[in-house]
Amino acid sequence: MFRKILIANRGEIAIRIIRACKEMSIKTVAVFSTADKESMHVKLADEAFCIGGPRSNESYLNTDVIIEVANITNANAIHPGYGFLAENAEFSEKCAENNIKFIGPSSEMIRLMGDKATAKTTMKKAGVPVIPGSDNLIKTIAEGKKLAKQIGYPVILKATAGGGGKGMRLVSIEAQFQEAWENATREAESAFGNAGLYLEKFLVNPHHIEIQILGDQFNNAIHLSERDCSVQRRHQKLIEETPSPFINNTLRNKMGEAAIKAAQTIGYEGAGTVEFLVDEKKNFYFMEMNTRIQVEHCITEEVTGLDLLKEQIKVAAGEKINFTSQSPQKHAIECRINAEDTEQNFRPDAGKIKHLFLPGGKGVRIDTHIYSGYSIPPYYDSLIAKFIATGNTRTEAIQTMKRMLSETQIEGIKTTIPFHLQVLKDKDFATGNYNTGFLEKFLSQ
Ligand code: MV4
Repeated sequence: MFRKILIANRGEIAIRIIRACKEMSIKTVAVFSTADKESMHVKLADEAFCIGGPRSNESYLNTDVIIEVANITNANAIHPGYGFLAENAEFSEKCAENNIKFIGPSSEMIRLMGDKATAKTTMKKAGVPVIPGSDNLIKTIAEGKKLAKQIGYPVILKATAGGGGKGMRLVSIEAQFQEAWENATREAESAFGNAGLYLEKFLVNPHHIEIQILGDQFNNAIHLSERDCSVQRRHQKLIEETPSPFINNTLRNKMGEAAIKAAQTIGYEGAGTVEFLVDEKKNFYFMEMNTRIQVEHCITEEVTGLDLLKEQIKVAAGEKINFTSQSPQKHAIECRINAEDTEQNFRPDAGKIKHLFLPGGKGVRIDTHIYSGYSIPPYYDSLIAKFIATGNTRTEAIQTMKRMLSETQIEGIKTTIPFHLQVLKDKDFATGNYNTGFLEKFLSQ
C-alpha cells in the first residue's frame, strides 16, 4: 500500500481524498495556489506546498511543478480528483515516467475514452447499445447531410474531443446543416485543438443516467448501480439521486451488465462512470465514459456503504475487488451548493463567509471545504458544498434534504440553496416525473 499520496486538486474533493487517506494511515501532500493559502485542504494535509499563482494553468494544471513536489516529498502516488488533470493522458504518462502511480486509468485508456467517436465504436464492438449515428468522424458536409437524411432529423453534431455538452450543435432540418457544421467545427478546433465531429440521432428530452463501475488490475469489474443526473442546467448537474425514479430493476440490471461489459472489454482499471441516455421507452444508449471519480460519487457511497475513494486507492495499489454488485436498499439525493446568485442567471458570487451554520442529524452528509470566515476565491469552480440526504425511501430523502437546506445559515455570499428548495417542492420533481428537459421548463416558469 502507498505510504504517501499527493492530492493534485483543491476544495471539497481534496478534503475527501485526504479523509480516505487518513483512515488508511496514508500520509498526504497538498498542493495549493497563492489564492488558496487559507483553504481547508492545506490545513488538513500532513504537508502542503504552494505551487503557483491563482490561475489554474499556473498551479493546478502545472504538471511539472506537481511532479516535482511529488518527487521532493517521496509521494508514491498522485490522486487527481476530478476536473484539472483527472483526465489528462499526458499527466498520467508523466507520472508513469517518474515512477509515481497515477490513481486512475492508464494514459491509453484516458485517450481511448477521451475520443468520444472512438469510445462509441469501441462500445458498439463490445455489444453495448450506442445512439444511432455515424460510425466514425464525418469528413464532409455532404456525407453528414446524407447520413442525417438516412437516420432522420433532428440530429446532433458532437466534437469527438469534446464531451460534457461542449462542442455540440443540434440540427433540426437540413437547411441548418451547413452553418451548424461550420460553427461546430470552428468551436471544436478552438476549444480542443481537434475539429473532428461525429453525428447522432437527437433524442428529445432523454434521461441522463450513469452507472458507477469499478475495475481492478485483474480485469474484474463490478457496477454499483445508477445515478440519475437529469436535473442539469447548461450541462452542469445540480441534483443527482440514486436509485433513479425512472429505472426499474430489469433496466437496472441490463444497464449494469452493459457497463460491466464495457469496462471488461477495455480492461478498465479504477473508478469510472458509464453515461447513458435513456428514452421514454426505456431504451438506453451509451453516450460517453468518464475515467475519473465524479462529484456525485457520494450518493452511491451512501446507498452501498462503500468508500469509493478507498476502493480507488486499493485498486491502484494492486488489490483485488473483493465485493459484488448490490442493488440499493436506500435512497440518496445530492444537491450541489454553488456560490451563485440564481436571481442573476446563476452568476458566480465570490466573497467572505461572515457566518456559517451547517445542518446535521440523521441521514445528513455534507462534503465541503468552507468554514466561517473563509473567503471564496473567484478563480475556481463555484461548487462550495455537496448536501447529501439519505433515507429509506425517496420521500424520506427529500424530506431530509428540505430540512437540511432550510436549516442552513450562510451569510456573506449568495448560494443555490433557495433554488434547490424550490425544485424539491415542484410537483414533477417530487413525483420523480422529470428528464433532461425538466430544468429548462422549471426555470422558464
Ligand atoms: C445527446 C442528447 C440527445 N441526443 N445526444 C451530451 C453531453 C451531455 N452532458 C448531454 N448530452 C446530450 N447528448 C443525443 N444524441 C441530449 C444530451 C443532453 C442535453 C443536451 C442538450 C442540453 C441539455 C442536455 C442535458 C442532458 C443531456
